[in-house]
Amino acid sequence: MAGLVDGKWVDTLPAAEEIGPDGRFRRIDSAFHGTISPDSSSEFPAEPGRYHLWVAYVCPWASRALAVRALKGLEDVISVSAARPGQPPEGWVFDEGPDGPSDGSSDTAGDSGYPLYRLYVENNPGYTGKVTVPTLWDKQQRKIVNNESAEIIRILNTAFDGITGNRLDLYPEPLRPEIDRWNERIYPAVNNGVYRAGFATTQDAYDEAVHGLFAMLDRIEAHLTSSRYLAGGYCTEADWRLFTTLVRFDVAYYGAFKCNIRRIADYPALSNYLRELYQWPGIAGTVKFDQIKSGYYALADKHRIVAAGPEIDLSLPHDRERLPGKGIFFRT
Ligand SMILES: N[C@@H](CCC(=O)N[C@@H](CS)C(=O)NCC(=O)O)C(=O)O
Repeated sequence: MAGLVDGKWVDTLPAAEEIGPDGRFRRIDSAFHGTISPDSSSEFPAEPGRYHLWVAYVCPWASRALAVRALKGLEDVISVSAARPGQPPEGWVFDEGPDGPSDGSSDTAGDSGYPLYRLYVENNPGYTGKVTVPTLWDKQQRKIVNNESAEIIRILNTAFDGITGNRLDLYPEPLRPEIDRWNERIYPAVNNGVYRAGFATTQDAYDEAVHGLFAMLDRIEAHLTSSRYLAGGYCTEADWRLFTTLVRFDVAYYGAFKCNIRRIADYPALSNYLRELYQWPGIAGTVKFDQIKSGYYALADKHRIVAAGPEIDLSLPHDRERLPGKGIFFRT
């Protein structure tokens, strides 16, 4: 795995091996955990136009941030750059850098693009670790605020409400225990479970991951048969965290990561639930199937051959209205 050691880009991070001798994939924790606050005297105060999200459309973690940015109406408040498809040796590369696209007068983003690692080095010239999307960047102080999607979506859920007037609450107080319970189960078994299956280098590690993954999908299917959303009648962050994995499942994880006991299309409740979330205003634009497919098959196939199928159509009717649910929780 590539990354930075004392601010230098290396092909293999020595001390940070994510695949252990037992063949099991263990994701290394994110490094930056700052927060944005409505309080103007805080380190990262909420201001329109000040923050930037560095993302890649292939990535489920970055797509969580894109989904919540859309749901919270933050398109004009937080700017975004999406990485070029494909992962060259220097990691995520963008057409533009923090100072915009190259106009020939600076070398921030020439033809070879702007690699994300430069931002990490600017933030801390001695940084050692992974360089990941999503990364939330403060354009004014030229600092990384946070690079953990679970935290970024919480920030977007509240920090800018005073600016946008958006009162949608994806982590409402009364539902927090239920949301936390689903997140704690779904992250290891499903969100990270597909990677544990796909990156396993021993049969035991793969078997454990793939069976754990489908046991949890079966459980979620049973729950969603009578519950419109994970935490009941309201759509919350737990649903959006699950969504970005589900929407990649049949087209990428099923084939490229060998998560092929069943497709999401084989689960009646899960596939309707996936369609409902995909059809939510603003969400379809955050999903780029071509980049998802080519990105995952490039990881899985040394010849980078992208599988043709399966054909999916998430615009079909979802039939979830028959279940009780208010959908959106508004903060009072
Ligand atoms: N825990 C992080 C994970 C982010 C992550 O691993 N992103 C992947 C893309 S899907 C990445 O940037 N990988 C580059 C690497 O590991 O070197 C989060 O949820 O934000």
